[in-house]
Amino acid sequence: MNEALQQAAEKILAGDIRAAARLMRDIDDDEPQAVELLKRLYRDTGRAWVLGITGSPGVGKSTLTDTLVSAFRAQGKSVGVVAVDPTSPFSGGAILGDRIRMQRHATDEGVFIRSLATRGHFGGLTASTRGVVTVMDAMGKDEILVETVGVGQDEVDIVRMADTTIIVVVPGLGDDIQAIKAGILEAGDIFVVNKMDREGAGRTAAELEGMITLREEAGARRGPWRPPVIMTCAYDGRGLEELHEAIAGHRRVLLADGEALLIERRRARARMELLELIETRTMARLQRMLQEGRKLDYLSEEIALHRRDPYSVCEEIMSSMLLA
Ligand SMILES: Nc1nc2c(ncn2[C@@H]2O[C@H](COP(=O)(O)OP(=O)(O)OP(=O)(O)O)[C@@H](O)[C@H]2O)c(=O)[nH]1
Ligand SMILES: [Mg+2]
Repeated sequence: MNEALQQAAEKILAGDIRAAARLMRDIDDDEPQAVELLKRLYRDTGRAWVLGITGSPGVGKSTLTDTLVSAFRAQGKSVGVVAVDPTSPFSGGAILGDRIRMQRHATDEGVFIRSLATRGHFGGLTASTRGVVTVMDAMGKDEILVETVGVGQDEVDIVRMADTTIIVVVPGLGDDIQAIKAGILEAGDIFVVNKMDREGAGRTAAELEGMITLREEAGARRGPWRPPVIMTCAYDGRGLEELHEAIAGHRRVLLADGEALLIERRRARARMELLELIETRTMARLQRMLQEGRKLDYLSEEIALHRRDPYSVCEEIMSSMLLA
């Protein structure tokens, strides 16, 4: 590793904000040296606790994140916040909004806030989010909050990188409940019904409870943790104490028995990450190979004209790729 990289790594590990910010920008811009630096940092990470906060646009994720930041700061912990926004129509506004709402933490040296909206080539939003989380971890942040708008597969993947996943809904959004059913119920460690000052919060909470019970009865649970459903009002603070306690409780469960459940969870995450990396890299290499000399066009034509069959062509490509 060259000296500049080594120096950058040391700075980041010492908590240097400018060096960390530069690496995060490089991750965003898909600069090759970002990976080199992440390689070096990786073995010095894994200490931070990653909290994922997800939910539909506007349910109050940033507002809740903000209260969690305050609570962690009050305990003397350093905090990193990653606001991920994969939905381009919202990005500018929502990110600006995040900044404004978190402004009271902006001058606090113990808090590092970063927004991510690219669908860059780093391996997708999930990969760049992981990269940014690694940087914050390397900086020595104790708690890393990852806020993401929960609508598609990207978010489900991002949610899966957390040690504790909080899913936020608001009263009366039947669609939300449907979305949860469809994809992320199994990913939730804590469910929050925010905006309990609105009508129907109790009913929404009951619906969620019902879904969790159904899952429990189907034997889906793997550990001693049953995801609680907590009603909150970010305005008057109702339920926030309970939410903080739930987070601490979930952490205790994962850390019990020599961190058994935490290790299991992180192992599953590592497996997914590795497979994704291999997939991304393989596809990238394959595409480069096939674009060369319009090979793909040529082969497709051969297949279309039935001069060649797709099976042997595929096998040929695979073996030449492995040899390359
Ligand atoms: N009535 C009510 N409004 C709330 C509550 N919590 C947040 N809000 C408001 O809901 C709006 C959206 O809050 P955000 O925290 O920005 O929500 P978000 O989920 O981060 O939004 P995006 O990042 O844009 O998806 C803001 O106007 C908040 O002030 C609450 O408990 N009750
Ligand atoms: Mg937000």
